[in-house]
Amino acid sequence: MPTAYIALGSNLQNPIRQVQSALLAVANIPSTHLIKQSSLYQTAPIDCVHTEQQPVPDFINAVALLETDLTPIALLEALFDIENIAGRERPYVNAPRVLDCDLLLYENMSINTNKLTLPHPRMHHRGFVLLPLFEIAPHLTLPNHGKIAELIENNQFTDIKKLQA
Ligand code: PH2
Ligand code: MG
Ligand code: MG
Repeated sequence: MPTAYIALGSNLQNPIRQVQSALLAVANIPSTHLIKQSSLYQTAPIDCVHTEQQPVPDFINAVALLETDLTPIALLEALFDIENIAGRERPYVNAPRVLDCDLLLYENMSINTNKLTLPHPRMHHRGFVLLPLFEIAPHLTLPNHGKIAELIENNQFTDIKKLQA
């Protein structure tokens, strides 16, 4: 079965619970198995604009390894369904969200379409993705971007805290 890595993130409405229930929902996607999940991480917001006086809340992030018989687009749509059921709204770019489910990698595919870019276009410089991914796949090599261990070594990622299981 093809393998895929996904990332989960939440910074609204009990983010820990949101990510935990998203993992349960992912495990129930048809023709798909949840093989591995990372710990939960508390991470400082990256590229999020403060609109009002209020600071952007920290995120809870995690990643998971799946096996799936779904195509990349069908898997992406299943992830969007899970976001929508959680009550995802998109008032502006990178707005606080109850749940974000991103498809990071699908096999070694490198594609760039309107609907989907693989690998995820920003994953290689995001600590909130790379550190949980390194936990479950320390030997991973990203198409176009090289070894995960080297990506982590060559960046200083701060404000990322692994939570106790
Ligand atoms: N997601 C973003 C933008 N910034 N920052 C953190 N810490 N965690 C996220 O999941 C995240 C982010 C866009 O999806
Ligand atoms: Mg995202
Ligand atoms: Mg997303």
